[in-house]
This record gives sequence, C-alpha cells and structure tokens, in this order.
Amino acid sequence: MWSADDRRFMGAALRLSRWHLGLTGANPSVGCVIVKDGRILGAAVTAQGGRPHAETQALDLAGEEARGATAYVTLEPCSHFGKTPPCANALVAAGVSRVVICLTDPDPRVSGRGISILRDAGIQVEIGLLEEEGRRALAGYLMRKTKHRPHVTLKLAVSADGMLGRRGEEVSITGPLARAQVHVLRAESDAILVGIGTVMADDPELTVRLPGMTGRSPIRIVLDRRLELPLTSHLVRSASGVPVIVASVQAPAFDAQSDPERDVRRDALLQAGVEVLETGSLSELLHELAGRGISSLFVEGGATVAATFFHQNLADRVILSQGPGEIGPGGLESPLKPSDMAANFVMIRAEAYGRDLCFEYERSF
Ligand code: AOF
Ligand code: ZN
Repeated sequence: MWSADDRRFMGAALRLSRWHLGLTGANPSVGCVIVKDGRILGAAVTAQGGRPHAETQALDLAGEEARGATAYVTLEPCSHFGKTPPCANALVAAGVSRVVICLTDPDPRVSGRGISILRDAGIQVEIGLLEEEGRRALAGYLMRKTKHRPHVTLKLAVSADGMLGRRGEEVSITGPLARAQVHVLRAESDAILVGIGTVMADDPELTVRLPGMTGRSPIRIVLDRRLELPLTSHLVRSASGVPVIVASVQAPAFDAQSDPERDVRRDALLQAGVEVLETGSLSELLHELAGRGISSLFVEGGATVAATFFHQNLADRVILSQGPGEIGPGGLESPLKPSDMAANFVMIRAEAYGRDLCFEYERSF
C-alpha cells in the first residue's frame, strides 16, 4: 500500500523525531513532514520542552500550500485540548487530504480519537508505516505510557576477553569514537544512572560533553543504598546545575538502627542540593521516575548495577562496546558479553567505531 516515496518521507519524519529525544520532557518527540507533489513543504519535530507539537509547526511552514498535501507523522496526531487546540483539528483546518501515521498513541486522551477526527473530516488515513522503526524511536514514551516505567538501556564497555577492567586500576577499553557515542546516548536520555561503586572509582560528571550538544544533560541518579555519595564528588558539586538524585533501594525490613549515621549523611546530601529517594525495590524506583515524566533511563555502570537490571528483567536494550585489547587474568569479568547475551535479546546493530565494535541488542519479547 505504501510507495518508496512514502517510506522515504516517513523515514525523514522518524529521523527528525530522534533529533529531540531527551529534550521534550514527558511529551514524546514526534516528527512531521508535509509533502505535495514529491516536495517537502514543511518538516518539524516536537519543540524542546514538548510544545508546540510537530504538526502545528510543520503546518505553519507549509502555509496555504498544505491544502491537498500528505502529512507524515510518527505518532497519531493529538485530539485533546492542551495549551493549544488538537493537532488533528489543525490538520483538518489546513485541508490536508492524506495523513500517514507510523504509530497510534497509547495516551488515553488521544488513542484512536485523533484518527477518528481525521477520518470524520474525510481525510484518507493510513497507519503503520515503518512501525518497527517508530517503536524504537518512541520506545521511551511507549514504555512509560504502557508499563509505567522508563525504557532502560544498559551500556558496558568490554575488552576482547570479556573484561570490564582491573579492580582499583583505570584501564581504557574503548577509543574516542565509542566514548563519543556514549555522550550521544546520554543526550538522548531523560536520566542517567550509575552505582555508587562507579562514583567512588571514577568520580564521573555524567554530563553531555559534545560540540553542539550543550544544554542537553539529563538528570543524574546514583544507586546508593547507604547514602555514601561523597559531598566532594563532581556530581554533588554540580547538583545545582544538573539535578542529582541519590536513590536508596532496600527491602522494607531494613533496620535503621544498624546505621545511626545514615540520617546525618542524608541531611548533608539534602543540604548540598541533592534529592534523596528511598524505595523498596528497583521496580518501585522506576515507577517513581516514570511518574516524574522520565521516559528513558541510561544505565552506565558498573557491573553490579548492570547485572541487577538485567536479572530483574528491567533491561530493554543493551549496548556493548568491545575494545580490541585483552585484559587477561585478574580482570574484572563483565556480567554481560556479546557471546552470552541471553536468548531473550536479539542483536539489531553491529558497527565499528575505529578499532572498537559496538553491538546493540533489543529485548525480543
Ligand atoms: C502530537 N504531536 O508533536 C506530540 C504529541 O501536554 P500536551 O498537551 O502537550 O500533550 C501531551 C500529549 O500529546 C502526549 O501524551 C501525546 O499524547 C501527545 N504528543 N502529539 O500530536 C506531537 N508530542
Ligand atoms: Zn498535537
């Protein structure tokens, strides 16, 4: 039912939608391309912060010429009155004759209604073009809306012999290109998470540092049961600029008496502008984050944290970068290796970054 041109224009809309991943808050980053006679009249992505939506911007660009045109949108146009009237109504008013939609919107305020508004107005509506790509581009939004948790990406850098490094010693596993990719992945996420062990070992900043990507730093979360995050760490010292959450996950049976200094450390963290979030399980933490509009979580380390997410079935995507060097005996073994990715994952990308290889896996169920 779809032509090569249809695929090309929806592909463009999907690439546009990826551009604002991590920048649109609780709103999905949607792409819209308006086309007539094979020519793009307007193309837009949901604005930073989530408003205006993609369609209204693209229609503004197209102007009067939108009459009789085809609109390609990566998500069903909205049907609810937010700060502005619904996009479905705007498409009707502009007189487009055909709307091609990649995915329907699971938001209960919209789901199916956007499509009805268009069809009732006599517009030809087609649904499902490049659906699989759409599901990847909108993975965070879909996960938050349907499972009420963020979409979780685990990332690990492993040596050729499957090691993460050596205990107490800094070992460089991957080169500059693979490391730059990490910054892109950070930029596309709403939040980054590491374990307290990683903070103690590396004192990371967990910000996005790439030319042209300023102002794109996601909030930073440290899994730190005992609230040991040092006040002198880069994270705490920069907490007024980019928020930091210390997440303490422990079973309800935890005995506060066993650690009398805990409250003192909690107060000091709060004083330093860090938020402390206590939950009884990792799922509960993710639920809480979703409630705050966090759709995508990038889990950067270390081994224990990655293994915990993986074994609790809370990993949706795994990115393994593999460097060419071997660490040898005495190395810190990676909990996940390209050779033993569980049967529940499929590889969707294998790419070379200089001398490193990058494998991307996606949950297959
Ligand atoms: C669209 N085009 O570009 C986006 C849409 O808070 P509001 O009023 O902005 O509405 C948020 C909802 O709008 C969100 O849950 C989703 O259903 C839709 N997002 N819709 O037509 C867009 N970003
Ligand atoms: Zn809209």
